[in-house]
Amino acid sequence: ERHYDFAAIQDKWLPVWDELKPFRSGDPADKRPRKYVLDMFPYPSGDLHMGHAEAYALGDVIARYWRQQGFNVLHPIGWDSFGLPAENAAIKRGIDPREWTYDNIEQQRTSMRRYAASFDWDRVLHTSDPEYYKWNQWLFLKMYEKGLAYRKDSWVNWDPVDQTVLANEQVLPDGTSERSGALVVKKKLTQWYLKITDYADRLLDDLNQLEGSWPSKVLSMQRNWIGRSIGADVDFEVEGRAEKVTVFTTRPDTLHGATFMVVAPDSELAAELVSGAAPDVRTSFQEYLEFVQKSSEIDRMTADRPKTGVFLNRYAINPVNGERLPIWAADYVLADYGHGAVMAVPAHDQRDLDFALAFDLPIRVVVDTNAPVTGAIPVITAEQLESGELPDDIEPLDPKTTGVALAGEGRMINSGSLDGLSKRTAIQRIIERLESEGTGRAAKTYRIRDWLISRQRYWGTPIPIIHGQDGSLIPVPEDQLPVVLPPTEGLDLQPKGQSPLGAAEDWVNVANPLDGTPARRDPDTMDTFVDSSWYFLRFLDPNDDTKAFDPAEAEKWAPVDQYVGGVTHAILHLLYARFITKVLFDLGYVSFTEPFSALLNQGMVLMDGSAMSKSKGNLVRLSEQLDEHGVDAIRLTMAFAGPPEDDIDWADVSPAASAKFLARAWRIAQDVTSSPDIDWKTGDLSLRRTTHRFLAEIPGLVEAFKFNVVVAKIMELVNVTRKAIDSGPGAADAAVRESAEAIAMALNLFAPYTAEDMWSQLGYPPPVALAQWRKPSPNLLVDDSITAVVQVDGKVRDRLEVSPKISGDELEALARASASVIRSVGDREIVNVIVRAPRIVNIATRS
Ligand code: ANZ
Repeated sequence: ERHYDFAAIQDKWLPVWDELKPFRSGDPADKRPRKYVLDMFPYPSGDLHMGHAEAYALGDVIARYWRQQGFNVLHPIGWDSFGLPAENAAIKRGIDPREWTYDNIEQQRTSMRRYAASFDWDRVLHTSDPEYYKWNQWLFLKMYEKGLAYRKDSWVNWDPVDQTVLANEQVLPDGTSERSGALVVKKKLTQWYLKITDYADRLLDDLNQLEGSWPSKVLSMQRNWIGRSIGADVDFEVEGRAEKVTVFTTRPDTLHGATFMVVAPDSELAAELVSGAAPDVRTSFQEYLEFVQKSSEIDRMTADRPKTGVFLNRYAINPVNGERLPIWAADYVLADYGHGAVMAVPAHDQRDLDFALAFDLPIRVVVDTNAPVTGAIPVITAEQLESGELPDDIEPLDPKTTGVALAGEGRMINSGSLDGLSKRTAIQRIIERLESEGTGRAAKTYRIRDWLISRQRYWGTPIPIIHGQDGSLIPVPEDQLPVVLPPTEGLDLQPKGQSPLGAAEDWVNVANPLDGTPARRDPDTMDTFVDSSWYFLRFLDPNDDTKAFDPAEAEKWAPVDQYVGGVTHAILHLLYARFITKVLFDLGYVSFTEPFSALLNQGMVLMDGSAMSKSKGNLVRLSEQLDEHGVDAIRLTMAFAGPPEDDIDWADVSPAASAKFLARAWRIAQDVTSSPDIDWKTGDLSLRRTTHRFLAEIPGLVEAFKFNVVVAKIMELVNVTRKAIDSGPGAADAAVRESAEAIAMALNLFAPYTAEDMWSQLGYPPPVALAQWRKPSPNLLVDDSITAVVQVDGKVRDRLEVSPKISGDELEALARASASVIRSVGDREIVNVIVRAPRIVNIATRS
């Protein structure tokens, strides 16, 4: 019976746990304090893979840990089950996306149960269930009511392979689709948007609250994505046009250096400015516009791309000096940033300079970057520095000859009343002046765009809007939700640029809820990131069919205490969930403004240094690993491989060694011969100390996510215990039992099957997962102890195990507190105490 048979152990305990349901968290009478530990829910794209195994192993360490610390832990799981892969697979195989989706969910569910992640299986949700997506529709309508969901005609990112629009967040830095890999192009469409830009300041400012509890990399990615720029809007008159043109600038101080204006060629402004122009101007503009529309936004923003553009034969007037500025259209100006127009200051902006040099436009320096300013480094040459001859007044380098714009700090020149000022003061002054003259104002601009949520695909949440014959938009009345997806029969799901739902005649044609006239449902479905933006609240009661979630339950459990998932979601999902949480706060449904109080990003599982994939032929199958080494060995390997944030190279780790260690730990419990009611105090002191130091150290290490260190500590304790059994006080000693119990409890975090089997062998009923972590005894925590002798009137009355560093006062206090010293002193008076720390205490008495 000494053979560690992981398969038999798994088969023994899985049904017991199924029966006991130890991870249920919904009992209203449960008085334990609460923790919400959430793993990012999976997309059902096939069976679980090594990445899932890592994430769920690490998240489970945290959930199991808090239970041992006396918390009622909500640790739910569900499926993010709408989306394109299901639809594409369905098209390929000629089946319903539901079939593919729910088959995969079933397979993943089975694997997850065997993997023994401590989920509350009574709280499962699938976003593709009408019972779930009904509440996406409800949320959408709430946002529509508040003006936060709106329709807009605009240039959108179009994925020519998947034939659907993409959110900006779904376009990778190289201009390709994160979904299909196709080069994304621009297309003009009327689409639904959610107004995330209204929340830009809060999304940015509230990141400060997360400092220290979210990875700093994620915080900075979010900050960059939101991209707040602070500056001014400046209004320019345009000859022959009634309205002014406004530009956004971060450098209003350089306004005197503006020598031309540039508008985005694909903006309405450009189209309007050129409309009255001579035919040759219109023709060259048209040709240019066609050229521009073929390039991606990424290309357009590349700094070293050769500058192209056309003169529109129009002029703007600089509000500070009345100068005439020629207006050009050029693609380095983007239509949907700021106002789609810039005041060009070639001396101080590199893109403007490149353009001015390419088209021979004037350049005027207005900031002397050689003039020292407090806090700025003057530009001086190496020779000047060496000779010590630093002229007071160095001529600014001429951008026209060097080709380099003077972007640095300096003093204003050629700028009228601003001359001599620093950049900061000049910005203040010019804004004051523009404001007083009514030609400009302080302004902020953001990089983030509103969230485009319309998708022209089938497998998603139908947008709950009805289009009247007159073009009116009518929200589906709340009591008619959910708008359920029609069956796929008779529908062609093949991507063709329009939603397949438009062809579901029985479904799409409805009576106008207001007057009964013929009307049509909106045929588009929502971006699936809507589904995952609030799912953490649905877990509070996924079966509630009267509301999305109960604010009272949210008050109890949310926000999520610990969120665990991949860094791939650093922007998209986390930003959307933060946004929707703030919307729900504003609507009065939740009392917090951030959904995830702490975030842990686990690394990736690699093979031979690169990501695993079928095409590379380096795929390691989780199911095979589990069959070969057992669940516990795989989970332990994930935790032991290194810090959780680091990638794990499967070629560098050894699940076989993990299994061997687990067998060694398991045999400790087999060897213990004492019974559970043995008196700990009789145990071997040295082993007891090791165990208690272990009990004291583990919690801090787990809370600092040093799981690999925790595993190493368990290994150490197993070794020490083995020695105690074989060549020390022996298997019957109380300290051996105490240590074996600590090992089982600690292993519960990483290797729940082995831990449960040890626990049972040690004489306790399951589940070990609910056994409470033992408090270490402070007097067993002395580092390296020494025996101090306590004498009363020359007779040895006690021996104390103390730290060699103990102070005289502490040692005296311990001696006076000793039961046998108190007994032998009796009611006599202590007249003298001599302390020689750490070895001797001498007490003299008088009767
Ligand atoms: C004049 C100027 C002078 C500028 C100077 C910069 C330096 P960030 O920091 O990224 O917000 N800009 C404004 N709208 C634009 C658009 N739609 N497309 C491309 N560029 C645009 O950049 C703000 C600066 O980018 C603005 O300040 C403007 O150029 C340009 F020495 O105005 B600046």
